[in-house]
Amino acid sequence: MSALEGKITKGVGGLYTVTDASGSSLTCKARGVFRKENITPCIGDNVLVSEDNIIEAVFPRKNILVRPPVANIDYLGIIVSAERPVADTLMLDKLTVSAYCMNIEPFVIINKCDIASANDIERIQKHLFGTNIECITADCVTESGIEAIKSSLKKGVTAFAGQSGVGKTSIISTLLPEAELEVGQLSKKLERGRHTTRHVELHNIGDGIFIMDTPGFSRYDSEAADLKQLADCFPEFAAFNKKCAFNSCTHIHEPECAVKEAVQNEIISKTRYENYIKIAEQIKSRKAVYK
Ligand SMILES: Nc1nc2c(ncn2[C@@H]2O[C@H](COP(=O)(O)OP(=O)(O)O)[C@@H](O)[C@H]2O)c(=O)[nH]1
Ligand SMILES: [Mg+2]
Ligand SMILES: [Zn+2]
Repeated sequence: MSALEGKITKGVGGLYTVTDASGSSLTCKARGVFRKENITPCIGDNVLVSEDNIIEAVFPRKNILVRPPVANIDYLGIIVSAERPVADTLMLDKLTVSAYCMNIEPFVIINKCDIASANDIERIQKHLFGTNIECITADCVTESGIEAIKSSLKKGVTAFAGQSGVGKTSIISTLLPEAELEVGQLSKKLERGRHTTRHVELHNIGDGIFIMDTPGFSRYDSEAADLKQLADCFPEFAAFNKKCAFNSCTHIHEPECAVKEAVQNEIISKTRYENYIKIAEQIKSRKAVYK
């Protein structure tokens, strides 16, 4: 077998599974020298594998989560449930901020629509009004919306995140090919004892599409460093912020703020803006602590 390029989809005890563009997998070891260079290959890495199944090179990373290490996430599917638990839009917006900070494109799945009222669903849709964040309604009981999720998945790695109990494992199971269903069920069981090992794996569902349950973002990965970066993580502000009276406008307390005006005119979602203020407060108080 000749040298090939692929993506690390699994790593257990120094053995890596590398999956190539055609979907076939190899078990590989890493070249010994990596340790000296301080490179540890991780899940999601795009790598070059030699003829004798040795990982020879790790290609530059687009992004990396720290713990557990996962590289090169392209899309973040933020799952909220319309009911049980009621959607936490602040958490949703924090996840979109984390995603944008890491150059990841977020989208939202409103799950459990089978038990939610139209009002509950609308509240979340209204929250996202004015953004270009795709929002899919779904449920795992009738499987409505599952096809829509499938067809919205793009080439690359999609990680799914959301608070516990929203249906992440349920949705991921519906997306896995049959051969992997067992893995899904197994990892569901493993999850109960998860405080010991955090098992991460990329599932190849064909056409170059990989999905994973997220380990979750930590603040070390992905918090906005300052208010400027935070505002950039609300892309819907971009159409207005150049019209603010002050160049350095933070859109919080300044007069003649075009962003605040757009909120008043209901062009920018008021609840998203309110969450922007809340996250900004947190960034400011964090600065005060670490100064
Ligand atoms: N009614 C309803 N229940 C769901 C749906 N999706 C998941 N559940 C249930 O919600 C609970 C949590 O689901 P799970 O997939 O484990 O959530 P996770 O913690 O986000 O991985 C389980 O009891 C699921 O059976 C749904 O669309 N509708
Ligand atoms: Mg789960
Ligand atoms: Zn402003």
